[in-house]
Amino acid sequence: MLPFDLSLYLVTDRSLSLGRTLSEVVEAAVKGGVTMVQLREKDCSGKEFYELAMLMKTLLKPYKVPLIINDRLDIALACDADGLHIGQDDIPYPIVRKLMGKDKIIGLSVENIEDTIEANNLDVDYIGISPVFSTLTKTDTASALGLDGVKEITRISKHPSVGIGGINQSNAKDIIHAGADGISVVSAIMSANDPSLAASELRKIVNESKNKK
Ligand code: TZP
Ligand code: MG
Repeated sequence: MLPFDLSLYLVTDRSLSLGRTLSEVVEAAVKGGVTMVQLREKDCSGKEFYELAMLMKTLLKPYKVPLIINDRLDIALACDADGLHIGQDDIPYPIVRKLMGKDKIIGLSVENIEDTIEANNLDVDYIGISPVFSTLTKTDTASALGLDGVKEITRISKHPSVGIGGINQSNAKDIIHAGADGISVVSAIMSANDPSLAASELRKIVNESKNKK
């Protein structure tokens, strides 16, 4: 499998990119220090999603940053992405692993302790702890877990983890100190005036917090 680093995981949402193209924002963010990218575009036809995925694949390749596709197993297979991220209501993990193969990165969102215990029985590559804080970016989230939730989940989980939901420069260090291996953000980078600067600041916080763990 492609080695991967969960430190700063960008999840995309073109609708938050303030008129800039997805490529512009993602490339700036990667130059700033993003370590993984998940293509998560909800208002997209299959054709459009596939074309965006191919664009992202070409863009990320020279930076050796893995491209993970959200939800759409068909798109992940069609563009030979590095991985797929699934939620609790998406295609079941065993099917995803069977079709994607053992060398791909598969991430699973967990929303509570029960999900985390179940994930321990699966050889997923990482879990996304979701949502840590409340967020305007995703409206159908489970209730926010808070830092205590992150602590409990990372204590129980056998998998590497990222927190997601409401994470920004002001609380990023708390997520790492609560036991996560990285942070996953949408608006803190997608809507930043300077996505490259936002990424480099977040990355610095994550790196420093990991050193102090
Ligand atoms: N899954 C759980 S919360 C969320 C997703 C995709 C959105 C997080 O967005 P933001 O802007 O980083 O709070
Ligand atoms: Mg999903």
